[in-house]
Amino acid sequence: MNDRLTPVPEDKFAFGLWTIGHPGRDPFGDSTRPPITTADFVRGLADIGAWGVSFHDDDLMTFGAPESERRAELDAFKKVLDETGVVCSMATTNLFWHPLFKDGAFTSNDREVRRYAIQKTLRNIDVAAELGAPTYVLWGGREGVESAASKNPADALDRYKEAMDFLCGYVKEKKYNIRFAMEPKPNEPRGDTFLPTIGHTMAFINTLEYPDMVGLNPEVAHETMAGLSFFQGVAQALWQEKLYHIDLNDQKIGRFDQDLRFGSEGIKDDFMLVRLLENSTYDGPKHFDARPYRNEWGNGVWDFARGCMRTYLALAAKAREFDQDPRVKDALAAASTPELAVSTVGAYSAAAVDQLMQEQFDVAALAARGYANETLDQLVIDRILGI
Ligand code: GLT
Ligand code: MN
Ligand code: MN
Repeated sequence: MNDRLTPVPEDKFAFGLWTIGHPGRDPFGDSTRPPITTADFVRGLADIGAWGVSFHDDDLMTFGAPESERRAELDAFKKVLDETGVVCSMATTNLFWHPLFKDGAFTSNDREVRRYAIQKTLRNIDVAAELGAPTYVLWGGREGVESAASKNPADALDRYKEAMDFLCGYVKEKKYNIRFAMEPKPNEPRGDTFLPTIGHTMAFINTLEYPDMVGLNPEVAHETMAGLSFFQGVAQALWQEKLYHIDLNDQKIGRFDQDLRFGSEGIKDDFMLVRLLENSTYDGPKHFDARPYRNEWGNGVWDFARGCMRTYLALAAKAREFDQDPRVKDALAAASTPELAVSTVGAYSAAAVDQLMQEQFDVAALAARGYANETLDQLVIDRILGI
């Protein structure tokens, strides 16, 4: 493997302002390291060859500060983006941190909270437009319940849809070049979250007034927490042209949201995911929503960031080698993989029914064949292990 492992901006790697500089606070312990200032963060990204940065309104501009102060913080961000050439690739709203969101944001039982949440989002959509961010993420961290009796789920989904339709209406009216990407998660911080998986969220998007303006921002950790295959979820999102953004990180199954360095845990799943993305039409950011281990310190947090990108590039190179390997081509043929791309019966017609009904199938022979998946899968493992 002699491909390059050092990232360049053309790779479109991006990080959120809340990621590399995460101070290590968790529900059981306080910060373990000082935060990184926005300017140092953006300069650091440029130094390691990253391309983009994303932010929550409250990461960038002090919550509740006077407008003049918020404007100064925004202008300072724009200045460092100009200096470094780092792109603002995505924006999002913090609708989870402040105690007022404890019962939800767009789905809080309190109508005032719901109206405030939409106002907060509209304000930051203006900022996103000013910064040229093409994607606006919505992670409904607090949209859910502990007590299922506390919300009629149909009312909650009505209110969620109402908020999304309103936001889309605003972006259309303002003629902003922005699409929304909804981020599913099954639980945490709520006991149960509305729109818990990729599948639920895609079905919900179909009910919206402007479904083309809304897609997905799936995250490795979140589908894995739900015990689902992230690969299959992303593949279906791509098939439905709904992959608008992606949050890459890693996760052990059945745990709290770990947001681990990309490629640090499920290496086979990560290989398949990178191969899927690299062979797809997706050309959005490869966005890392991960954080350094809580016991990391100093420049170690930048080692974490480099590691995310290095592993992605390594897996992309492995995926190319895999696809070019003649043994893989033979194994795919033995598995009849190309045959799945051949239409089965075509469009419905009476003639096609006649033809199908006359066909004789050798059921015993069909049951007796094998699909040689063991050889194929071992080639995946051999490639990852480099043997
Ligand atoms: C938060 C969450 C992430 C979301 C971010 C966007 S914030 O860190 O855990 O998965 O992508 O709101
Ligand atoms: Mn996460
Ligand atoms: Mn995320």
